[in-house]
Amino acid sequence: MQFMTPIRAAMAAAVAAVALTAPVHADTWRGWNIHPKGYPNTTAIEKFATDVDKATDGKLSLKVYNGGILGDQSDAIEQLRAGALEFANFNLGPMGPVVPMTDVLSLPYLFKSPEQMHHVMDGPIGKEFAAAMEKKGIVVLSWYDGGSRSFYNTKHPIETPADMKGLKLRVMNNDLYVQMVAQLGGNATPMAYGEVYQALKTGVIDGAENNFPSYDSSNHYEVAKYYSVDDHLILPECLCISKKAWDKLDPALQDEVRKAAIASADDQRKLWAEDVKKSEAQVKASGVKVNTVKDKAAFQDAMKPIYAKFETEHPEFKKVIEQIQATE
Ligand code: GTR
Repeated sequence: MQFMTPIRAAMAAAVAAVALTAPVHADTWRGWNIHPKGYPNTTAIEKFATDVDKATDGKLSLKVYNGGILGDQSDAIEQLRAGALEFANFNLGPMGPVVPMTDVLSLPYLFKSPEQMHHVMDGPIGKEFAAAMEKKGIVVLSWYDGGSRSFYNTKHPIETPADMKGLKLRVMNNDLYVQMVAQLGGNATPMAYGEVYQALKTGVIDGAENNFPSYDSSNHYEVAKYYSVDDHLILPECLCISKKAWDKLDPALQDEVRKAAIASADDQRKLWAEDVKKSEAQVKASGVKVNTVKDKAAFQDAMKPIYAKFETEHPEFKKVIEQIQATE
């Protein structure tokens, strides 16, 4: 028997150990998710991961990284496009800087209700958005619910745009939201989701905006005790795959992954509907003052210059805006 040097012996042992512990799966996918355990999107994307694993007999093994530990959404979008991440649940809000057409969805008060948003996104218009995203390396497999977003702050209830005056508010990374807050008289700061709690606590910002489930799960309600329902944004979310990973799959595997993603969106929407009620009740029980803006038209009117500017800068998107507005 040939004598092995200690280094060669150590290398051989390491190779053997890797062989023993190496997954039987042909491919391992990493998934980005910003939400914590128990959040509707988390439960739904984790189910997607286990379903794909099962349906492909382990040819694909998916692992979800929760709580944004792989970075904030803007970073994750770039990682997914580069193929460093294979799947994710993204909010379409911060997608605008990468896929300009998706900025249409960030126009305040575009959709009339979350139901209308689903109707639009599940139909031919949704396919147009998916095609624009695919050109940028992001394959949309299904659309999740994101409810509707409203303002909350540490100072006072917002009843009219005048109550927004001077408030420092965190927005997601998209210039349209900076314009939206400015039109209402506030000052917007784009900031990563994970930094908002501390910024509220230390008074760096006075408030932010989100749906009830995120306001609750992020614990922002502990610090910002006034939630004012004005429903200024209804944003779809997607379950997306990196085009780099998608193109490596044969059609049969693509089919399994797509089926699991559609089932995952069904799960998410059901869980979401329950969680919207639960989280609203929860924050109210903890002492949050929730008020509903009576004159929503005043907020909507303040958004008109944003539409005018957007349509001047992007005449190519005027038609889709009108089509969305005309859909029931
Ligand atoms: C949540 C959304 C997240 C993230 C977050 C935020 O409602 O689900 O993807 O966009 O809002 O405000 O950054």
